[in-house]
Amino acid sequence: MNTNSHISELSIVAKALMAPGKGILAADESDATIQKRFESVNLESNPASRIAYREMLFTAPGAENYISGAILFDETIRQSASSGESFVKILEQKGILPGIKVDMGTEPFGASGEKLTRGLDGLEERVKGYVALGAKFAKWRAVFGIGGGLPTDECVKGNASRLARYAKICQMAGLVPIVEPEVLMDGSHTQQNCEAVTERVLTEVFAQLKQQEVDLTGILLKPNMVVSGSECPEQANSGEVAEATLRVFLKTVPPEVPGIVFLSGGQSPAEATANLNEMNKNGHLPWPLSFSYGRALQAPALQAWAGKPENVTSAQAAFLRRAELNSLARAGTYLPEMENSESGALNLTSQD
Ligand code: 5MM
Repeated sequence: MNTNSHISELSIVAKALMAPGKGILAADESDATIQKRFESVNLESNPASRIAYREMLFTAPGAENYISGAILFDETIRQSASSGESFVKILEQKGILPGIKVDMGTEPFGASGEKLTRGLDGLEERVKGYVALGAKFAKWRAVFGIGGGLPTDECVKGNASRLARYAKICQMAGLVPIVEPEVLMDGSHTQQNCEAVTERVLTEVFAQLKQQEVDLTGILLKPNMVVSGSECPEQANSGEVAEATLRVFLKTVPPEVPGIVFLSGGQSPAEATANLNEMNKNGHLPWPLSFSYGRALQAPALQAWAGKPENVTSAQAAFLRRAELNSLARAGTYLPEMENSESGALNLTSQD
């Protein structure tokens, strides 16, 4: 395939991931992370329990009405459901695009506890393998902590440079790269601190993407929202989060980027939905704003499931409900009252 056909294919996939009313399910928890999540419901993490959990999510009836793509972990993209069908096939049959996390976690950087994301070694070969397995897009996450003078310029530059290199490698192989620079919520910093750091990080990320000649029409950005640190005594409300987040993005994110898909980062499911809704109520923006949540889509479903086959239906209902509410938030038509009803859309209809 030549470069031009790759470029138009990338932009078709990026647009499909940003389809109106839909967002991305981040289900790419590494072994350590899924183990932590399962511990919260007293469940052992092993290949069988991980298959059962992901099968519950991916086969939820009608998920494709709200979910355009699912990000998988290396193990998951090679696994099959109890029916014998591969997860990739199950997703494809529903019209959900399979994606893959290609970073290999983090390595320490400097003496202050900062981290650089690793995984560039052999990435070209790995990416070819994922394309052969059916992946249409990829994800690489860099993390930046705030506090005590962090993040350093060196860490911001190092992570931004690796994000850009990853993005270029993916595009050359025909995968849409999701570029995920996450400014962490952990700590007592103020929302203003988060705004300043997010602006620094995004400015450097787009400088590196430009320098390394990444086609911005064939990426998606997966950023944090501009929120207060989780330990900050003063917590910004949804209106303040939306205002500060959009202020930063309008300064730093070029209009040709086909979409922004937020991470939830430790916000509660309802907060993540309300904040996205608030931003989408703001009217015309250069890029569509959607979700690529992990915890904010999955947490209620995991609690409802807890590893028990008899809970699959209620767990799927919990997952679908979050997906539906976030779908409404894409249009700015979510209402907090919907949190207390069975179905956001039905609630709306019954009020009409
Ligand atoms: C689903 O979790 C993803 C994988 O995390 P690890 O590599 O640490 O296991 C994670 O990258 C996730 O996609 C993003 O953090 C967004 O998830 P949240 O839960 O913050 O929306």
